[in-house]
Formats: sequence, structure tokens, C-alpha cells
Amino acid sequence: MKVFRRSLVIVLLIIFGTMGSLTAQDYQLDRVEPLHWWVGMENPELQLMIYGDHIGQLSPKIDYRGVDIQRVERTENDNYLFVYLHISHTAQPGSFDITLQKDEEQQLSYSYTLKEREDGSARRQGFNSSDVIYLVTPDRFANGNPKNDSVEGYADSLDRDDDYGRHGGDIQGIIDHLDYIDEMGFTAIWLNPVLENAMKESSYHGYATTDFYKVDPRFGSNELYKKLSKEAEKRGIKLIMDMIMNHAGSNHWWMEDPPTNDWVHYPDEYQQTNHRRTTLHDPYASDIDTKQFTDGWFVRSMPDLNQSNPLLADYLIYNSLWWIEYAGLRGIRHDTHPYAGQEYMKEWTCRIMEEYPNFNIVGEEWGVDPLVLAKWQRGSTLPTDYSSCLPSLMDFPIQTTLIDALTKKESWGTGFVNLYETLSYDYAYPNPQNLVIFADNHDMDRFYRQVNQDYDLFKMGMTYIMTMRGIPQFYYGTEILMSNEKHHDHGQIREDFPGGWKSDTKNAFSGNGLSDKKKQAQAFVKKLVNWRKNNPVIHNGKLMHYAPKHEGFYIYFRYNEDKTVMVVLNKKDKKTTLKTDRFYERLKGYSQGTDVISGDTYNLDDMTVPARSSLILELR
Ligand SMILES: [Ca+2]
Ligand SMILES: [Ca+2]
Repeated sequence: MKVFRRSLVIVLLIIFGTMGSLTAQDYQLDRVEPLHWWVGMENPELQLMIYGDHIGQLSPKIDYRGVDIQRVERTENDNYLFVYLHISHTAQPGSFDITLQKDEEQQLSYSYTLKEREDGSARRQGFNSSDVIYLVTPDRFANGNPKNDSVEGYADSLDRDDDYGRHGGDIQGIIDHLDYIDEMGFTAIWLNPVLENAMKESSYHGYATTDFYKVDPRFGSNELYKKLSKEAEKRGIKLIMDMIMNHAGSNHWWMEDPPTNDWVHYPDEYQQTNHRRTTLHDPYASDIDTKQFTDGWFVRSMPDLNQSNPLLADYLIYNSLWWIEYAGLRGIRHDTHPYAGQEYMKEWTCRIMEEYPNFNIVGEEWGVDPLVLAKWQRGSTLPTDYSSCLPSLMDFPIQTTLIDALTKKESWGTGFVNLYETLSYDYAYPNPQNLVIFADNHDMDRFYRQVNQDYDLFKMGMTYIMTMRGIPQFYYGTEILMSNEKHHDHGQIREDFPGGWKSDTKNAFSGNGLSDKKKQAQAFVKKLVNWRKNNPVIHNGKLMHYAPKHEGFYIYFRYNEDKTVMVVLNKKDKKTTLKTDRFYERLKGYSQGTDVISGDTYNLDDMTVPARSSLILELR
């Protein structure tokens, strides 16, 4: 297709070269992106990508007070124009015509709009450690609109029997159940990507973007996504958008007619990434390994975008800013963060944070060693001179060691001591309090499976995540002990939430048909999350923990000037007396503690801790 169009252009040029120039009918305008913009942005520059037949042969003109064309970039493909505007801080909201001319004669015109920003837009507060994030896979949570389950023109249609097919969940379904999310105590929602994935199969997960400016119609529309944001906001819930700068879907519209020959890496011969993320800081890494990591494709269906092309680099940045401003986002979860390379991730994060200084972005770096993660966090001085503006990272080291701590036998070097020691590497992070901690997510076995469906361990893990430093993230369905039968089966991990579909016989929103154990778990999570919500001592209090003595206990304290909370995790099979004298630094002045879940009060000098239990004691 690409070759065909190019040769067509050449043929046309030869024909018209002898006959004179192309006529107005030969030009066609298909897209202008971003779809609109705003006045009063911090950065006065804006890149417009204009796409359509032979657009590249035309010259844009704009006559609007405060808006000037800074420069025009043309590429080897004459179906594109990249127009850089300067929008002065005095420019007023309104619409203007972009006229596209040939030899001073207008061939096409497009009306472009500059909108007014919402009050406080630049100062918006991103998600932070006072929040608990609920992660939802939109196709699998609730079907609020059965009419959009299959959409004409989109090959991947409804098939609820296929774990990897589309199940019909959508944005309306999430809006319909915001009250449930709110009542559970969650104050932020992160949805797996919602942009168009016009892929043949497995499009439900959303990680193969085929249009960066369009919500997938099977999920809803841009307007509905914005409505979700507004409805969430009313309940004090912040919306976090999942974004992917590293790759697009192979059916992305520009793959048939790319703006430049280097728009994606390895356009002609498939090369897969080696996934060796450590090449980016390894002092001994070879160039070939590093290049294969950043430039290789994630998978065959996801072409690797070449962000070292400045036009693409800008395109993606303006796209991210557009969504923040348009949808009122309070944060971004950035997929496969290191894969787009250090330099670009610095530029992307810094330009977003310059525009929104209180915003938050959490990057996915699936490293299990804090030293691999720490270098990415804003303010890091490790290992050398690299510093980006990324405020937060997904805390994979804590997730991994939490599972080890809960499931492995206590010994000198295994069990709780793993967790204790992993936390000691917090020294490497500029801001450990801003890391996102979690027990599971959409890419790994359900937490309940990871702890071998042991309910006591489940409660211990949840207690840890909700009382530890950081920003907890919770995967939908974990509150009702959802578990996947087959190890690492993504389709099963992202199972439908019961009650989200009219025909469901079980309903986790109402509790109808749920087993007692699932109801119990849900009530436990609800109590825990709501308690955390109202306790700043957990949001930003200090932390002190005590070395586990391989007897099955792990004890830590969260404290500030007003309050001290003692957390006791006990893996022992029988009730045990806990000697508390070595905790004197934190117990000074306190004699009793009341468990926030059971309401039971314990004397601190003579504490009998129930078998296999977790206690969150508010000290008095
Ligand atoms: Ca639907
Ligand atoms: Ca890449």
C-alpha cells in the first residue's frame, strides 16, 4: 500500500508536472491533530500534524491574533505537513481557519479551535500517597452498553467464551459502578488503555493503539471517557490514563502511509527487543544489545516507534498533553517505560511535568531490584548524570518480595527478612513515598493464586500493601478473591467481574450469589481501604521496622506527631506471645493498641497474637 501510494504520487507529479500544478480537487484533508488546543498553556508552542492527499505540497496560512506559524516541516511523504504554531499568552479562545495554499491560491481550509482551559487546570493535583488506585481492565469489569459490544468495521467482535476475545465491558459500565468503587474506599482509577485497537484479535487489552486521538468505540467515545472523568471527580476519584509511547498497533492508520521512512524502527525486517532493560545503565553493555533493547519491537503486532525522529517525538508529547487537558486526567500510568529509551523518557516526562507541576506519572519498569528502578525517578543521581522528570514507579521489587515473604519458610535468609531487606534499599530512591505498591496487576497471576489461595496470607498481604509507604494500587476482583486456574494465563487473570453483565448469576456489586468467604474478603478490603483513606499517618507518616527473627513475625510502625500505628504480621500456626520490649523506641508512652479491623484491644506489654494473623493497632 505504501509503495503503491508513493508511486502514484510520482506518476501524478510527472503528469501534472507537464500539465501544470495539481488542482484543488487533487488535494484532500483527512486529519488535523491534535483535534483542538487551548490558550494559556505554559508551553506556547504547538505541533499540528496535517494529513491528506498531497497536503505536503501546500503552504499553510493563519490569520488570528496571537497565533503565528513558527515553521513548517515537510517530509519525504507529501501527504503530511507538520506545522509548528506559536500561541502567545494573550491569544483568546476561538476558532480560526488554517488555509492551505498553492502559489498564493487557497486550495483547502480547515477550522481549528483554541479552547479556554478549565480553572486550576495547570495546578491539578496528581494521585499521591493519600490515594488508593483501583486498576480496571475495561473489557472485563462491567458491560454498561451491550449495543457497542461489536462495532461494524472492527474485526474483533464479542466472544465472551474466548478468554482472549472481547467480552463487552466498557466505559459506561465503569461509570455505572463508580459508587461501588467509591464505597470500597478507592480514590483513583487506572484503566488499561482505552484508545482504539483496530486489531484482528486480542484487542481487548488495549495495548496496540491504532489511533492516538480516539477512544475505541467498543469502550465508548472520547466524550464518554471525559464524562467518566467528571463523574469520578464528583466522588473524589482521580482518573489515571494508561499510555504507551514505545509502540503502536500494527493496524495503526499511519502504518499504511507513514510520514517518514524512519517513523518506526526496523520497518522492513522484524527485530524483537531483547527485553534487556539493564543495558540502559550497565557500564559493560554493548551498543548492539542496547540498540536491540530500545529499537526492537515489543511483539510482532506492535511496531516500535522511533522517538528519535523529532516530529514523532513531538507528536506523542502533544498527544499526552491533549488527553490530560481534555479528559481532566490526574495521572498517567506509562507502559513499558524504559523501552522508549532514556533520552526520550526524559523529554516526555519533563515536558508534561513542566506543564502540570503537581501531576503524577508512574512508569512501568518491571525490575525486581530497587537499583534498576531508582535511576528513573525524578531527582535520582544514580548511576551517573541521567535524571528524568518521572515522579513515580511501579514497585515491582516490593511486589515480588511480598510474595516470597508470605509463602516461603522463615529462616535466616528467607521469609519476612526478604521484605525487610528489600525495603532497606529505599535509600536509592529520591522519593520512596511516591512509589506505587501493589499485590498484583493485569500482567501476573492473581494475588490470591500467588499466595496459594491461603486466606490468612491474603489478609496479611493486603494489610501490608495498605499500611506500607507508597501509593497502593489494587486490581479489580482481588477483593473477591478472584484467582486464575492456569499459571500466567492473561485471559483468565483478566476474568469478568461478576455482576458486570446482565446475565451473570453472581453479583459482586450487590453480594448476591457470592460465597461467604468472598463476601468476607470484600468486607475486609472495604474496611481496610476506608480506614487508610482517613489516616494521614499512613499517607505520609514515618516508617520504622524491626528485623524479623525468623520466628514468623514482622513488626513495623507508621507514626507522626499525632499518631502511631503498629502493624503486626504473624505467620505462625499458633497464637504466640510477642515480646514487645525491643520496640521501646516506638512504644514509649503507649500502653494499649486497638486493631482497626476486629476492634479488639491488646495490652502492649503482654501481647498474645492470634495464629496466622495481621493486626493494625492504633496505639493509645
Ligand atoms: Ca459493551
Ligand atoms: Ca522502543
